[in-house]
Amino acid sequence: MRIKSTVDTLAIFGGAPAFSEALHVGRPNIGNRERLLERINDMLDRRWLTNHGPFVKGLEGRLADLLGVKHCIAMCNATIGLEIAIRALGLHGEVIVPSFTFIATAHALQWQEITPVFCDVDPATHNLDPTKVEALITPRTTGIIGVHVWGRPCVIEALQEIAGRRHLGLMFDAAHAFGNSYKGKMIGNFGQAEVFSFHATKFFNSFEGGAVVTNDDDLAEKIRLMTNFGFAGYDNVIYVGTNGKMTEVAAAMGLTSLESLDMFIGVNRRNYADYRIGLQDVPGIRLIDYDDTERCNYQYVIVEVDVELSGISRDDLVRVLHAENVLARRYFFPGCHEMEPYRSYFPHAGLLLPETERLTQRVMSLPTGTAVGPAEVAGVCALIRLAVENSHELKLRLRTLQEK
Ligand code: T4K
Repeated sequence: MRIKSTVDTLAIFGGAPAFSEALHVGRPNIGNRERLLERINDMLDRRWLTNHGPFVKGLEGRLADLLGVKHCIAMCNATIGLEIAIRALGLHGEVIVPSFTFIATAHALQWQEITPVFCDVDPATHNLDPTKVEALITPRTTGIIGVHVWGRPCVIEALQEIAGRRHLGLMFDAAHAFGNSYKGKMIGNFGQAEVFSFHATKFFNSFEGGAVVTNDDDLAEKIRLMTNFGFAGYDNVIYVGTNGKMTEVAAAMGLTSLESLDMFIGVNRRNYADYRIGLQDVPGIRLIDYDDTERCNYQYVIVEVDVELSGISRDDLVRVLHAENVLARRYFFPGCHEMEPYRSYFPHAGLLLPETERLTQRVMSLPTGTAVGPAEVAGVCALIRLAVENSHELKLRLRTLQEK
């Protein structure tokens, strides 16, 4: 890695990239390889590869204990988990969701011909703004899906109060929030169900995977059936179900990842703290906060770029970083309402989503996880500082490059 100290050494002026190998957001954490390979060997010896085998059962039990929930149903991914939970809750018509989320949240509804009604977010938390939810409720509304964006919990009581009073379903997309707590209670215990993602890019991964968790016995039973085609025993189908099952090899990875959970969180916390130090006093660059009094996975290092103060826009900063092989990501850009089919269905949705639109222009995600060490974090911070200090020259250079 080359630490750069002058603007003309930056890659967009022709210098070599600061990082010889790409520094990705979302590089997977890999736990103990030997344990994983042992488990895979056991699985092969057993010849039990999927359909609720011993690793899946073991993982479900471990996760339920860790989260303090009654039921954990492992899934092949969180998107299918969302779809199944939405269906099991009987949501239909319209459901209120944020637009500032990964597209899967909206698609899980639209896939079942339920209309996602996009609600604006609170710029302080990036989560659903409960004060804006109620105005979106119509006679067709059947539910609210909150998303704990970056793992920071929604204002849960306020959403619960609205859902209770207006007789709506309430569930959470907790794809980012595995291992986090809200007022001392683990995420997983709120709403009627919560859905986690264990995708490779999540700090805790099972290659692909996820889980729906709930404290409701009947709902859990329904979700379990729906995850396995609706089979209630051999030859007996009692629901329309799908195939949401997690495989044994995914569960083997999940169990192995679980054994390194504290280490993964420790590394994320260290990187986050190093970014905080490295970016302090850089004008217009603000790292989002986490509540240190709660359990937190620190898996996202999210920066808000205020172009008025930094002199460089988020998009230009991302261009500069990409040229240096730092593959920062514009999560979430654009908002779901700006993607198809929603952009065509609701061309004026943005008028009701000013904070979402502002955030999607300012936010970026920086590399972290076990593939990123203190030297890399220091290098990324130095690049951001250099870019902000030389924003004027960079703007001219980027304009010239664009015109070529
Ligand atoms: N709800 C929310 C709020 C979510 O954020 C997500 C997923 C979901 C629901 C749905 O969960 P799943 O159905 O996926 O379980 C990535 C992930 O694919 C997605 O899971 C995640 N959110 C989203 C925030 O990020 P992309 O389209 O950005 O993926 P991609 O292929 O561009 O990869 C991201 C980065 O990770 C790249 O820099 C490369 C790196 N990477 C990726 C993989 C898969 C690696 O270094 N190694 C790998 O194996 O969506």
